[in-house]
Amino acid sequence: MRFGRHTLDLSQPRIMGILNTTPDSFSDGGSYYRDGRLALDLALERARIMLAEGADIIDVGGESTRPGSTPVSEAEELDRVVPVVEALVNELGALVSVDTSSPAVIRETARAGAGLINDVRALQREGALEAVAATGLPACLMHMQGTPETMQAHPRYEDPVDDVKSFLAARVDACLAAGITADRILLDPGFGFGKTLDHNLSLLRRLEEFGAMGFPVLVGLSRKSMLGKLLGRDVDERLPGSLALALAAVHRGASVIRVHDVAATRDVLSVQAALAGV
Ligand code: YH5
Repeated sequence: MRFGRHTLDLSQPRIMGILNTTPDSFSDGGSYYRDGRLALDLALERARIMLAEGADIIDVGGESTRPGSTPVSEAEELDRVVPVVEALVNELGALVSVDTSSPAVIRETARAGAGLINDVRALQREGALEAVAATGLPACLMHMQGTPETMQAHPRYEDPVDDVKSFLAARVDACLAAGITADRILLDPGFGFGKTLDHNLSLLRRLEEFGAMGFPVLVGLSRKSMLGKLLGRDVDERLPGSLALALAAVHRGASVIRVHDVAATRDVLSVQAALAGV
């Protein structure tokens, strides 16, 4: 699959390393702030480590979408994300994914050399479809029920797998109508975004049905609260559980695994690849 100037063979699973540029994401892999300002050199150093550990993509986010988080202004998001994308592209030559729902951030980061737009709102914001279409970049369409502020209050589905598939199929149609071609679409069931533990387990159990929709599947399971519920562990004690979920997802056909712990995930995928005979 083409990601701007980069190409990735998705017949083998790929690792997306998480690089948060929000000030409040300390438990989420690190905070790169100094004197209340985002420190580019610290963010760059973290990305350099993830690339050395075997990350194929660096996912840069400037908006916290964790449960209960509040929205950030577009200006603030641009301010945080664009310089980081520029540095990752120009200094590290990295394939950069941008975690955003904002048309302005989509346009400006594409100009800076980003290779993928990763939108937890599946390009539903006004102007987002058109912005991606104009960049020629691929997009990851993720399912979320509700909004980050309220999504974990009362998640409800007729059938979580069927409902999420229907939503994603409708978003694929919207992309195609907007001129985003089928070879530029990835799908993500959105683990933890308006889902109970049972919903998340059903989605993972039946993950192959998402691959059967005909697009590469991306999953984000790393350190998420389903592991807190399942294991009774704090966020910094969820690595073994995260690796088990990553392996389960790859086993069920996932193409891209979004993780905090790149080195450990790379080992799991290497063992899995050896067993698969590739
Ligand atoms: C995702 O699944 N997730 S941000 C709560 C946690 C830990 C981690 C401690 N962006 C996804 O990583 N993009 C996020 O509890 C994403 N898929 C895609 N495509 C949430 C996150 C997290 C939340």
